[in-house]
Amino acid sequence: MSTQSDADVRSALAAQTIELPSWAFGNSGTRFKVFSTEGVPRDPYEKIADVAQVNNVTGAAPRVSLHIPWDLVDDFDDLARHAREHGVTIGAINSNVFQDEDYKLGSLTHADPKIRAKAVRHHLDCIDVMRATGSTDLKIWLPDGTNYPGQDDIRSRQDRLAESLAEIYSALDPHMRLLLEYKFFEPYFYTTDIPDWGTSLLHCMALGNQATVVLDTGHHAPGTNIEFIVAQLLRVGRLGAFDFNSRFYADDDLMVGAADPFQLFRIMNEIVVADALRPDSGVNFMLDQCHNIEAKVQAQIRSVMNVQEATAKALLVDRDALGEAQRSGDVLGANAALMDAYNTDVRPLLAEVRESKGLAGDPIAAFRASGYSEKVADERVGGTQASWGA
Ligand code: PSV
Ligand code: MN
Repeated sequence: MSTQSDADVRSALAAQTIELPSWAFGNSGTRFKVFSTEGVPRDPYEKIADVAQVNNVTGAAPRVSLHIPWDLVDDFDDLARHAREHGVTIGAINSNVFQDEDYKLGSLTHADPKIRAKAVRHHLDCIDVMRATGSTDLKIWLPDGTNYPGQDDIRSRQDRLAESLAEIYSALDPHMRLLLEYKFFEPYFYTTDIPDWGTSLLHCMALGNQATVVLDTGHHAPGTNIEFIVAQLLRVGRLGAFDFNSRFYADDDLMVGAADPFQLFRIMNEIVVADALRPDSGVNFMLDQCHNIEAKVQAQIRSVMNVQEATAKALLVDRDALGEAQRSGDVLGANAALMDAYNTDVRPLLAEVRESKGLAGDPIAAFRASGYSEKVADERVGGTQASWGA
């Protein structure tokens, strides 16, 4: 690809969208303590109102992912209408097979066909939610795995998983996608049934073209070259989505770009190289984060800005100079082309892009000035605050 013009860079940035997770607006924590925060939403309607705040100030967050059953409501048509009224739409529907006693030894992989059927049924219910809300993406992350060698047969579990996934896949409407997430460990520690992108990809390829891989940046061993995985999945057209977040140690779910902004830049560089930033590229840029101690709406705004900054830097890479250096074996010149872009302060450029859309240049300042946090802290009194897992 060749170096992008200033106008192309600006229009690519203006068109980029990032999907927000409903659960990022509720309280969350660790197994030690879940802290509460004033003004936290008490139901999916209030979560969507908060999502809309992020979209209002960034102009870049027009979709929200839901988690079922955390976001169960009586009337999903009505929830979708509420979202539209707030200027957002319903994005991926996340299934949940990690909080039910029946799934102690597995869900889609369980040895007992009745438990497998129950887990498949849950996914069919999620597809019904998709039909009611206009969602096109069914996102599956499985907790399934084992803790001890010999506990279950590794290969049989893969066979059962393939069968269960095929049942779910056959229920999708033609415009729907199945997004299959992987994670190398947790909640089980000896085997995980979908531990890596290769396993996810194999299942997706067996299912068909509507199945693609989800890459959660927090789900890799330390030192994993994530941008290599991104390049590889893009090559075969199977990168369906990101779950963006940051990790220092395990699945920390911190704000994307907080722990390692350079890694995020390297990931976005592969996206730009593959021309996968286009809104119709099939890659859904989602956040999967939990905010334990920080203010939740502001943390989502910051996360959107972090993705935008990494994207802007990737768009600014002088592709002509980089290509020339690569072709001529100029190792240091090639590296410098990337580093020059990474070291550019893109905040003024992004402020201009926002202003060109009629927004404030600084979304965090705009949100703080709006008084929304104080307003909801006053209004949202009583009831039960939403929380991770409820
Ligand atoms: C699992 O760790 C995961 O990344 C999956 O995407 C879940 O649905 C999500 O976290 C819940 O926060
Ligand atoms: Mn995830």
